Amino acid sequence: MVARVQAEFDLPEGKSVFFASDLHLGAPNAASSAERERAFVAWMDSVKPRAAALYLVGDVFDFWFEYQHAIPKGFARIQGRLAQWSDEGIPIYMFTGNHDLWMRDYFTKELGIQVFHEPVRHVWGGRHLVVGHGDGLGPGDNGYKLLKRLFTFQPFQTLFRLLHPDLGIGLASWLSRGSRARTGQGDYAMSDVRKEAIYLWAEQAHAACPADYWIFGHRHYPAESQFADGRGTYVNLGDWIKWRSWGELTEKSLELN
Ligand SMILES: [Mn+2]
Repeated sequence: MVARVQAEFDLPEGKSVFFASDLHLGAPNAASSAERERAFVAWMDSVKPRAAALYLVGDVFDFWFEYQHAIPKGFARIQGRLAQWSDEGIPIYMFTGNHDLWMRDYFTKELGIQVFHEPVRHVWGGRHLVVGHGDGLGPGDNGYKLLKRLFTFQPFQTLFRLLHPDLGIGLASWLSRGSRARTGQGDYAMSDVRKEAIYLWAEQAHAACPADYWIFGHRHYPAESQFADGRGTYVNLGDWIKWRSWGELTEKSLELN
């Protein structure tokens, strides 16, 4: 699944590749989301001079849905910054998460961002990185896997699009909050990263086709753990709700901040 190198880049001296995930913009309310969005764009401004690329590793939005001619209101500041970076030639790679899997071509057409729905393998300065949100990987979570199949089923999306946006976006935002209320507790507690579904999936994929870094979000808990073979490292980026954590790949290593 992630054995093939999809893109290969040089990492210029003094430059870094940045990673962040799980901003969940829009949740839990407008005020808290606006504050988080401002903090994130301030962080983007602070690292921009040394940025070679940015990976947004899923659930940037607590809910996202694109109609033929409409997108959800709000999020102007982050979209503006992303457009600016993109226009200035800093590539941005965006992954859909379980909360914002309904992205179509808006981010690509309007902001010049490449959007991925599955993990990818990219090479930066000779280091192999596998990057993905992490939802639905590994054993278990069968209810969610089934739901994801329904949500990504084209006819379902076409039907949903027939709802007036006031109704569709309202309904889905409400469902999205419910999904967090159900799973939210577990999200903030990770006793042993090596027992996590994403880690187990990555460890197995690493055994089949090694990579230097396996980078995911979704768990809302920053973590780093080297695989038993000592050649690959599992990284979970944490989130911007509690941790405001991010990853930085320099010419030496990948650091979680
Ligand atoms: Mn997620």
